[in-house]
Amino acid sequence: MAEQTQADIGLIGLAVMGENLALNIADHGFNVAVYNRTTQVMKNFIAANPDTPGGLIGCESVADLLAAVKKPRKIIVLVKAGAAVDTVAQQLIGAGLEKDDLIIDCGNSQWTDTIRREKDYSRQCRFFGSGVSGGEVGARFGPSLMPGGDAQAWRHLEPIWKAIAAKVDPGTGKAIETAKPGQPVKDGIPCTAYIGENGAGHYVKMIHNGIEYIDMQLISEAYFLMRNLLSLQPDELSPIFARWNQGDLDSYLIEITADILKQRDPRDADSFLVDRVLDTAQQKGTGKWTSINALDMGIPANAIAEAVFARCLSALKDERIEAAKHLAGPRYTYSGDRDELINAVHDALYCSKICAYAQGFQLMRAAEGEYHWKFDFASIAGIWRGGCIIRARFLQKITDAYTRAPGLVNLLLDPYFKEQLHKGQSHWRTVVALAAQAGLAAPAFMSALAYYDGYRSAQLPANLLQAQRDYFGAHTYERTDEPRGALFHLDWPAPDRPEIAMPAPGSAV
Ligand code: NBP
Repeated sequence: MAEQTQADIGLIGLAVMGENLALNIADHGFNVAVYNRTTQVMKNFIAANPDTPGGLIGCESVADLLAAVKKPRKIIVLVKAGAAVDTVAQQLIGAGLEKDDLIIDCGNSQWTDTIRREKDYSRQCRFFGSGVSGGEVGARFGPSLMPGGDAQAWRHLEPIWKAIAAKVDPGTGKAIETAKPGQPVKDGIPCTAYIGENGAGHYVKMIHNGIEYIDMQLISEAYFLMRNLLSLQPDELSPIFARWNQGDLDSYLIEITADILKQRDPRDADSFLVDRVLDTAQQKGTGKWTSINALDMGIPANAIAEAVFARCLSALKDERIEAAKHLAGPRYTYSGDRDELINAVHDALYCSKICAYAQGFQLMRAAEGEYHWKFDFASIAGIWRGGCIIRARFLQKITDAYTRAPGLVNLLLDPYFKEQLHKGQSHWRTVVALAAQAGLAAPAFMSALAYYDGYRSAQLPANLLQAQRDYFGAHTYERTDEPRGALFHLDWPAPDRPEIAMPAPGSAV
């Protein structure tokens, strides 16, 4: 029994994520006590992994798990997001969890749930929410970890989180390749850091996923435009993405795109698999959460939302097939230079990507005010350099930007990104115009460009819009020749009626 109290950490939920994370932790020499609601799953897992460096202890109840873990106990929860997290938390509390113990919810929980749980359980334990990115391979060999919760409690989790996280090379800022089983990556900068109080870690993970949506959509549009305008086959497109992966677009998603495009259909060696995959994208909801949050906070994350809508439109497959028979587009054949267009699409992709990340970081900036967090943006971009789906060389540039100017209002204003946008915008506009001329849907490229043009415009048509609001709804307007906040109203249409100065909102009048 003495041996049974030696676990460094406990883990509940041995589905794909839990199994892989437990093995990753044990690979780094930590002893892990594991429990699963269905006991046989736990028994199979223990039987399949008899020799891990740290060792695994199988537990048949939550009470056994608590007895097996050293105090203050750290219990990872990797069960289905939603009600199951509360069920497990209550079971742990019922079984004798103590105030100093930590529950670490590593599932894809909504940040507002984590804020609520941290409060609800604060008298019984310290509740942490940790975003985990990288899927099952990341969980097994090095994820990107975004922990949020009590700052004092973080020190108990920190050594394990730093050991198991992905690592980046301090010289290049690039992710160190995932290790083979039993050969964990020990050196390098760990892709984890304390994010902030309560739901901050899950919030930042959600933003990561929102950015992932737009990154994937932009790459897919680049593929679609080159395929259609240049009539290129997938195996001709693959080396283009492979080449881009050697430059400033170097990223996991570009790398796998090059792989996907050269993959033959296992059922027919003369065809490419990508041509056999139905063009309908599914979603689990984190992109939607990001977009809803942007709308709630009034932050223009239009490209991120567009990526969600693009998936929704793709899902209307039957309707689209029918509409294609009825709705005409233009007749257009591209007659320009092949390489010039490929370079233009590259630049359009890079400029759009800059805007997409600018939107993600603007959202986090707004969330700081909304939820009373204080984010270190250089650190967040640093964490995303390895282990997660959006890992990319580009993230080093964002780390550099926020290191230079931690208070940077918008990424677009950083000197490096500004220069890239100035260099690439002519190509970006050409590609968007070509897509429109050819009738090819490129909503992410287009909305990213609309964001860029809107953000850099000192004058927008909202003067007319606000006048319309005052006309039909007496919603008032501000004047260009009066101080901000002074409100006016006119009884339209009334050229001879006087303008009425309105009391400022909240004033005693
Ligand atoms: P699932 O989300 O499929 O959940 C299955 C696990 O939850 C099983 O261990 C199951 O036990 C347990 N469970 C359920 Br369901 N209800 C329970 C309850 N009321 N009490 C106790 N255990 C319960 O597992 P997963 O795919 O490994 O994902 C785990 C979490 O990680 C989720 O939040 C998911 O969204 C997230 N996730 C993240 C990534 C990523 O890349 N970060 C990838 C995939 C998933 P049983 O065996 O008894 O049914």
